[in-house]
Amino acid sequence: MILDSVRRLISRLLRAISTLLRWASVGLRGLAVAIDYLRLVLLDYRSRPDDVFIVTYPRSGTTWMQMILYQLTTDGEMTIGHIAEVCPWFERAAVNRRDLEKLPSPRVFKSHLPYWFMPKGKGKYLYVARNGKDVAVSFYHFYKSHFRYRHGFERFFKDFMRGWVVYGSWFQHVRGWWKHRDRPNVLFLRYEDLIADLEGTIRRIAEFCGLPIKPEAMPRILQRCSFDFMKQHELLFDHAAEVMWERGFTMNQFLRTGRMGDWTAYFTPEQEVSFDQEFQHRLGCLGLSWDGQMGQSRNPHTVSGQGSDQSPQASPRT
Ligand code: PPS
Repeated sequence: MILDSVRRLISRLLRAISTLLRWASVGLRGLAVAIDYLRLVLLDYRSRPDDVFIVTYPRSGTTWMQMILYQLTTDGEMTIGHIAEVCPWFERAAVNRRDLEKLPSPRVFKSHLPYWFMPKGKGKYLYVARNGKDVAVSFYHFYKSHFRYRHGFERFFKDFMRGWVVYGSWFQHVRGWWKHRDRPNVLFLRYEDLIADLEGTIRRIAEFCGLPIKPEAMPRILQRCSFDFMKQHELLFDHAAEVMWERGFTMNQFLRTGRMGDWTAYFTPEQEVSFDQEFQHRLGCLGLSWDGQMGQSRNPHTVSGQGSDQSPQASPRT
């Protein structure tokens, strides 16, 4: 208990230092990132035996795996705000202040950490590799859509080959995990395996993680993990939407109900009276109404709703 409090205290202190460093100078950002990472791995993250890490180099099928694990560990309802709600990005917890201890078991994390940076806990690691050429193209498009990348593929490809992109060299990343593929707590998969045999690969994943699949659940899992279904619910997976969700914005509320009269469920009688009075005061003279037929403008030369302040009947209140 005391040890836990001390741990939390040191963690907060380090967080404050890293925030200060970020503010102080862009040059100190690297140091801040290192402190945040160490804080997460050494102090905040407490490994559990049933933890599952989905690990990939970016653009290799992470989101697909998140959806598979979500379907395997729940009834797969699509009522979540974002997939990060149920399957957080592990290393992002260092900056978004998410308390990983509050997540119920089995916890499923996504991560892009190379093998040597990954905390070696009691849990399991599902590594997914994808053909590097497809990764390069997918990453290029991601850079364009999410990082406002202005250069062409030629320039991106050079940087990709040198490892001058987020998360460094694809070659080193894949190599690092491939070398440890035979460990009992590592399952090395390929994106191409998921494409070729989704059901078979899902069964392998379920068996490795010790998650039984009810026979009647498989059609639902396959349907929800299909590209078409996920594309239809794209906002639940998009990284930009994840950042919005972290900041408390609710997605999929832009086109809400498309009905009229929804206000009756929200307005109190007092609010209704207050609105009606203000309406009468400001617009009542125009004959504009939401019941029955729209009234005629008193001035045939003005469009209904315009020039009200000039009309003799308009309220002097401004
Ligand atoms: S990220 O940004 O690192 O989390 O991206 P990641 O999820 O790893 O990879 C994105 C690519 O995976 C493709 N994807 C799928 N392919 C087939 N079926 C399903 N269900 C599916 N879900 C995601 C996604 O389209 C990205 O690949 P590209 O080539 O860009 O389309």
